[in-house]
Amino acid sequence: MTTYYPTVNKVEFEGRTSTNPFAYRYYNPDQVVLGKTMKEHLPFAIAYWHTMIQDGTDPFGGVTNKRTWFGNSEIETAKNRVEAFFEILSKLQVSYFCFHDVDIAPQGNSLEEFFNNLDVITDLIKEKMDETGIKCLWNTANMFSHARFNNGAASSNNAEVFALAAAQVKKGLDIAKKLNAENYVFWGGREGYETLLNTDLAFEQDNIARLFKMAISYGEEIGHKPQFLIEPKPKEPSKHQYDFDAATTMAFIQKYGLEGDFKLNLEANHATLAGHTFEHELCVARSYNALGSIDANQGDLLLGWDTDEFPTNVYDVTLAMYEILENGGLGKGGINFDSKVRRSSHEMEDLLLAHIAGIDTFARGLLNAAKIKEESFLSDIKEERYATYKTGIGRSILEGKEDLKSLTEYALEHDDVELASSHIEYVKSLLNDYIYSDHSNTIKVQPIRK
Ligand code: XUL
Ligand code: CO
Repeated sequence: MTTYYPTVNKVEFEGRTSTNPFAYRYYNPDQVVLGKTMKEHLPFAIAYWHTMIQDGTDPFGGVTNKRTWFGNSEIETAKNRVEAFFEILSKLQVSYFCFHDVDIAPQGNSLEEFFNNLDVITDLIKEKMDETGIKCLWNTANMFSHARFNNGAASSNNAEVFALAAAQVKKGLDIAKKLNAENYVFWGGREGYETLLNTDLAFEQDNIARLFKMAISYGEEIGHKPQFLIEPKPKEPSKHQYDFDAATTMAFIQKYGLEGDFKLNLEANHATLAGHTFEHELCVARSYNALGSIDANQGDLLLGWDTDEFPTNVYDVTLAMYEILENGGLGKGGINFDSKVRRSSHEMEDLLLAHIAGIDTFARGLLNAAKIKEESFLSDIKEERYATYKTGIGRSILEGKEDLKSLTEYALEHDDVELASSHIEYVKSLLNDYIYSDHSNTIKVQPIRK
């Protein structure tokens, strides 16, 4: 059997003092944290499109990545990629993967040829899954790269394009069934618009919902209904993307009554593009019981676009992991590295090193978030902050016993409110200890005024 990484063994946990670049310093799959193993807390997945397809091209220059899986034909390369992908997954001890239809198989000269190629490659993927026990977290259809999707897919002004998109979704669901994928993702791609001068916004959104409802029915028909996930993103490639952020997407889900079948797949870099933190998006989803899965990466706040960097910012990842712990985990979802190596990290080994960095950052983030949770650090702060709702007038408001008249009477008697300080700078300095210290001591909020 060909190996694409003959000199690298399985990446194992060696602890924080390890100097081996191909070892985990924080990710110890069997370590128990808050009653679950790290492996259970962190269902990592690798994204086919970045790891196997991305070649380093940017608008100013061509291919930089050195890859050893190119064969004599497109289909041979596609087959080699499957071998290499499963070697990467196995060596990194990653149990899940995600892909777009166009990532895995050549599109050929017709839809029929494309579908046939997909059958060949998914047979191979299934073999590798059976051999390794690695699972498909989600698949999706790429309905944005082909020229026909210039004006969107389900939201296209052209009904022929809607039909082509529907065919790809049907095939995607057949593949989800074949590979037993627990989730199916819809990222909006070009479901958005350039200008209202020629766009019927309400009609386009009705059509997106029509396609989603067809997907639900087809899943029922074939006896494989994955958890459907919408992945919000505010812009890029469209100027106005319909699924702007978690809140906008929840409004869409509720407007069309899709709550029972749809949750959100939230991506860190999409959150920051929308002007939010990642933890904000996770918290909004949580408040609707709709946190489905995450795309792990990070953006660059100095740049205005989707840079899809591997997540290495422990601060942000800690706060994201805290939201995930508060959610009781990700259920059927996982942590998909929708991340790509930088153009200058062009060697085969960089694919492993980048994932190791991301995985260790999440493991460290999990340990930090677990310590925050164990010591009730943030929950105590919130408990205290809303304390006025526990007794007296606050409690009476919550119990529905008050109205505008009774509250006016109360307010006229009590117009001398004294607000408690948030001491937020003190809180942030303690948070630094959770994030950057070795956790050897208890980090407790102390009363400021004795
Ligand atoms: C694009 C993006 C996609 C989705 C899947 O920004 O994140 O790769 O995750 O289509
Ligand atoms: Co994504």
